[in-house]
Amino acid sequence: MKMIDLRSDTVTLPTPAMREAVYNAELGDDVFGEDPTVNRFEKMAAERMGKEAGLLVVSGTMGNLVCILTHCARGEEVILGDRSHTFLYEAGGMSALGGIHPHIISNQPDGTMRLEDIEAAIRGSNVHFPRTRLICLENTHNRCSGSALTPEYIDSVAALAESHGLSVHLDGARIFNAAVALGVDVQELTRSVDSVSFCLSKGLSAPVGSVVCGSGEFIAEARRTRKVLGGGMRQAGVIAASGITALEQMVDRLAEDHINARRLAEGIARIPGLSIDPAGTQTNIVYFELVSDRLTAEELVTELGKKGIRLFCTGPSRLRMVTHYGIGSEDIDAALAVLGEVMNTA
Ligand code: TLP
Repeated sequence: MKMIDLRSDTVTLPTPAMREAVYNAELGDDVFGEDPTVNRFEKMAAERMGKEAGLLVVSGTMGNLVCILTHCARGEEVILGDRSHTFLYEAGGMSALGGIHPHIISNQPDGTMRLEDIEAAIRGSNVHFPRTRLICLENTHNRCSGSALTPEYIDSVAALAESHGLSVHLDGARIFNAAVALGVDVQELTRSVDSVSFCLSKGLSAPVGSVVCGSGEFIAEARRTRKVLGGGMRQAGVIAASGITALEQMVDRLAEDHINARRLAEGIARIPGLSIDPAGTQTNIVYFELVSDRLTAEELVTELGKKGIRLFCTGPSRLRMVTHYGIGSEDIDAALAVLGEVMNTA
């Protein structure tokens, strides 16, 4: 039985071109700054993001953590959304390792936080308060249906931050999905933030790795933070080589994943017992609700698994499917057929 794995774009396998690039990569010790492939990749990533420098890290979680620890000192505060990946799913790293205080405000369904809510959360100068240091944004916003934050919104948050002497970090795990969906150059989404991290091992299909980009000074300090976390890697060109291929070959094709996701959302909307507004699916992440009381979301996941369809249950009645390089339009049709059958017979 062929498995159609819609759990995440993290399940993507490296392309033949990536395997070839890894095989041929010129290597050295990157902790000594001597891996030519890492150096080439970090420069390339920084140029793509419109920043001075880049730093290869192990994962998206490490990218966000390195940035937050570099921006903030112990006892300082970060403003971030209540549905952000950093708040929900990064094991409380900023508090556990940095003594940094998360200040949570509501994410709107489109992944934004209201400017007035951000402004109200910024602390005044008072001995009782932690010091606000940083605002974090997420683009695309995973838990908010993979929605894309616009350049204008990001600029408005950055202007607010600047007027209060704060920095902005962008969790751009899927920043290229946002750029492709909005039809803008990725630099329009990064031009006003102080740091951005993006992932190689999601829609871009590389096996491992994320990158942090920012000013030369920021990245020099972030390099030190990465070392503290044990993230200094030696012949890391084996990772960077697939990252170069990812940036060169895998960005434009993300549009296909978005078309497949919309097709999936439209199909789900036609299945009785499931609820979704297909217009809410802007990129490659499809969230939908189970509105039937004949089975639970967990049971639905189990039943679909038996028939070769894998997905995530993200709440008592909420489910998520993600399209990616390993999924074609025929897989979408097959998944919808099975979903319809399971819902009909449950
Ligand atoms: N998200 C993963 C896992 O949480 C399950 C997924 O499948 O969506 N930022 C955002 C917005 C993310 O979605 C993720 C991963 C990360 C950061 C963390 O990246 P990794 O997994 O590389 O640490």
